[in-house]
Amino acid sequence: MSFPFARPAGLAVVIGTLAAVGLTACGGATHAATKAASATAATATAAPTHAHAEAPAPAAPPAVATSAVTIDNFSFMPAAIKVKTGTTVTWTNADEEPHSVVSSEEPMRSHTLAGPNNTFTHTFSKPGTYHYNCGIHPFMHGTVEVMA
Ligand SMILES: [Cu+2]
Repeated sequence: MSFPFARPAGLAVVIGTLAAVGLTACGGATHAATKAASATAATATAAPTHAHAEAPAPAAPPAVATSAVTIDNFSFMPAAIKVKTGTTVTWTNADEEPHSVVSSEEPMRSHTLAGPNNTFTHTFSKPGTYHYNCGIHPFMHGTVEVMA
């Protein structure tokens, strides 16, 4: 079986288009997930099943209305919080292990929280849903939903 000359070039174009679509879909999914999370905060009941199908993100626990997060047993407790715009959130490390709080979605990077220097505060001035993690243990995740 031999293809005409134009065939391989055509295939390359198709693959290139697919790659571009893939990238677009990826960005779109992230956006949709963020929007869905905001919508969830507003309605508090609707499960964003659509967003889950597009973005294989872990199921988000319901956000707790508090400005205090305790780091305990290698997790942020509560892992998801919601606050009003302008709220200062305080993280306190209750573990023996050092932890930190970093986010690429909000300019937030704590010092290493350890011993007597075990708290970090950050004021959220814009509405949105901000994911963060521990800079030392990237598997430790949390979110802050900032409501208008
Ligand atoms: Cu940690």
